[in-house]
Order: sequence, then C-alpha cells, then structure tokens
Amino acid sequence: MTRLDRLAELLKDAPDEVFIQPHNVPDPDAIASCFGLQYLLGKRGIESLIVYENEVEKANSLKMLELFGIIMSPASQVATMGEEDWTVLVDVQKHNANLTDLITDEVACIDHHELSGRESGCRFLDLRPEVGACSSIVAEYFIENGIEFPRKVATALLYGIFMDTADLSRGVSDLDINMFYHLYRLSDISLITELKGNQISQADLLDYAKAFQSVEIYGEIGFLYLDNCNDSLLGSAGDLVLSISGVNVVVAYSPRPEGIKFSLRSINPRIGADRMVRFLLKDRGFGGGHRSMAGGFLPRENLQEDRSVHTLIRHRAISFLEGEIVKV
Ligand SMILES: [Mn+2]
Repeated sequence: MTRLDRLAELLKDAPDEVFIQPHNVPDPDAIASCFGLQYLLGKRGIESLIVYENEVEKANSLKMLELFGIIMSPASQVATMGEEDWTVLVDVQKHNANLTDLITDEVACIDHHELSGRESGCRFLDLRPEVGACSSIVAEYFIENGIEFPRKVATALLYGIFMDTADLSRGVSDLDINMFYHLYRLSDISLITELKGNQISQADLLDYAKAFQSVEIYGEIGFLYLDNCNDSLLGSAGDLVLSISGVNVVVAYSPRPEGIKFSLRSINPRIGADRMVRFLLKDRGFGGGHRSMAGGFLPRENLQEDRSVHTLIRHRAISFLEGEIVKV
C-alpha cells in the first residue's frame, strides 16, 4: 500500500467535503503541492477543494494560478465549510504560526518543514523535514503510484522545487534532485520562463527600495527591517541582502499588528539560522527552521517599551555570533 493509497483510503470515509489547505499566504511550492495533490485525489475518486487564508500576494503566485488554471478559494468564502468536513494540510503543520485553524477536522498532513513537535491529531502524516520542497514529496506520489503527470502539474511542481530550493542551491535532498530531473523532461519550460519574469510587482519594487535603505551590515551579518506587512517580501529581500559580497547571515524582520515577524538566512555552515533565531527570541518569542533558513515571531506583549527591538536584535545577534566563533 503506497502513501497515496493510505491517504485515499482515509479520505473515502470523509463525512462531507474534503479540503486541501496550504499555509497562509501560499507560495509557489505550497500552491503546486496542493494542485498536484488535488489531481492525485481526483484520480482516486476523491473530489477536493483548495482553500487558503490571507492573500495570495506575490506576483508569481498569482501568475501560477492563471497559467495553470489552479482554483483556490479563500476559506471565508466557502459557505458550505463546516465541522463535519475534513482537511489535508499541505506545506504546513497544525499549530504553525502561519496556519489559520479552520473549523474543519485536520485529518492529514504532508509537509517538509521542521517538525512542530506537537500532537497534531492527524491520522495520516507524511513529514519529511530533510526535503527541500513539498512539491518533491507530491511528485513522488505520482511516481510511486504509476500515475502520469499532466504537463501543467509537472511544470507547477518543477517551479515549486525551483523556488523552495533557490534553484537547487538551498536545502536540497536526493529526492529534490531526482524529482527535478524527472519533472524537467515533462515540463513546459516556457511557462517557467514566464513565471521567472513575473516574480515581483511594481509595488514590491518600491517596498524593496525602501527596505534596502534600512540595511545595516556588521561583519558577515546583515540586518534588514521592512516597515511593510508583506510576508513573501521579507524572505526574498533577505535573499538579496545575502547575495551581498561578505554577508553570510541575514536577519530580516518586519512589524505585524500582533508582533514582529523574523526571517533568517545563513550560508555560513558554522552558523545555523535555526539556532540563531531561537537565540534571538529566547524568552520572548519562538522560532525554528533549517540551518540555512529559519523564521520566528516576537509577540507584541513581550516587547519592552523602553528598549527598541532594533537594539535588542543586534545585541543578541552579535552575542550569538561571538559565542559560535568562540566554540569553533
Ligand atoms: Mn515549501
């Protein structure tokens, strides 16, 4: 029995509707994974609807929906959604900060992020934190079950791998490479080119311009403050700062109504972004991720009014780096 067999077996008993839900503000990897899974479930006679929370905000994510004909609905607009419905979580785990807990029952989860470590209550779990893109996991379901990829699904999954592994340069596992190779031959590369040409909007460019004026560099670490509530921009602006010669670690952060959101990147193998974000937010907030990329959140109630968050973060980041260097 394959993983898909087990998942389909479970979902056949769904009392009412089946939903597929990615993390809030779904990115290309999340969208492609949902799209691929929806097709697979359809092959097994299970109808499902992709629902999400917050916005699909990035230009390339929106372009994906258009190019591949992917239909996703904001959960709040699905009038029939109720307690009796079942949901498969994709590219996210229950209890993650970037997931809105819907009224439905979350019965299954397919994800490649760090394990949340909390009991999810899911009856089907496929969690592989070592994999670079959730799209690779979904692509493997096709192969394991001998299901042919429609060209659009293959192309979407390939793009998901491109994006989540930064063009096969970040957190890449054997599965990502094997799936990349397999999907590449089946994909419409002209659509990938088109997506690459739609990565940001004109409004994003202005936000970037403003954000880059805030960049401060101390040795190999760069700090970036974005005074704008756009999640996807935080990571991608951080990537650009990381590409500055001499900068190996980036701490990007941005205020939200409920607190401050963090995104860290590291290309120094001695400095784990996951350990660093936990150090930065110790006793104040929470964070986690991988060695090369991590995220975190500092709730507003834990901010001391008399001390600026900028000072706190710089102070802690430098202490962390000094500690790491002493250890080496
Ligand atoms: Mn992902």
